[in-house]
Amino acid sequence: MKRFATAVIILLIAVGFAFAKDYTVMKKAGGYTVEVKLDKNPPITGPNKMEINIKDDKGVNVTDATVVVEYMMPAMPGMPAMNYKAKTELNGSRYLAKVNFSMSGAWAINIKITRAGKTQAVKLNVDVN
Ligand SMILES: [Cu+2]
Repeated sequence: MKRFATAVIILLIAVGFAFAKDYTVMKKAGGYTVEVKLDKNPPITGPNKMEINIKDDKGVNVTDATVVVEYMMPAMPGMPAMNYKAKTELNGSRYLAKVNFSMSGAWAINIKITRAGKTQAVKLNVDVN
């Protein structure tokens, strides 16, 4: 019976991890409402999957934009500033990108949304483990 109880507890812990909440941020940019998700919370050093959903001022999904993710870490002792860029690919109503953080610490993310010749930017900061 004790062994069964232990097994149940381990199972519950495993389920808890499986349903750990994604990293999600909602931001407004121009007339857009932008939801940004990372598959790891907190984000990790190495590859993280990003999902971006963009809605216009009427709440309609925007699927005709060019979306680029820039991410950077400012210079620190012994390390020059690092700047990266990731393209996104539209999948249904979400733009998908792979963001590869090369070290832990504070990163700035700048998501550029270009549509009909106009660019809006969404900025966020993440603390990478
Ligand atoms: Cu650094």
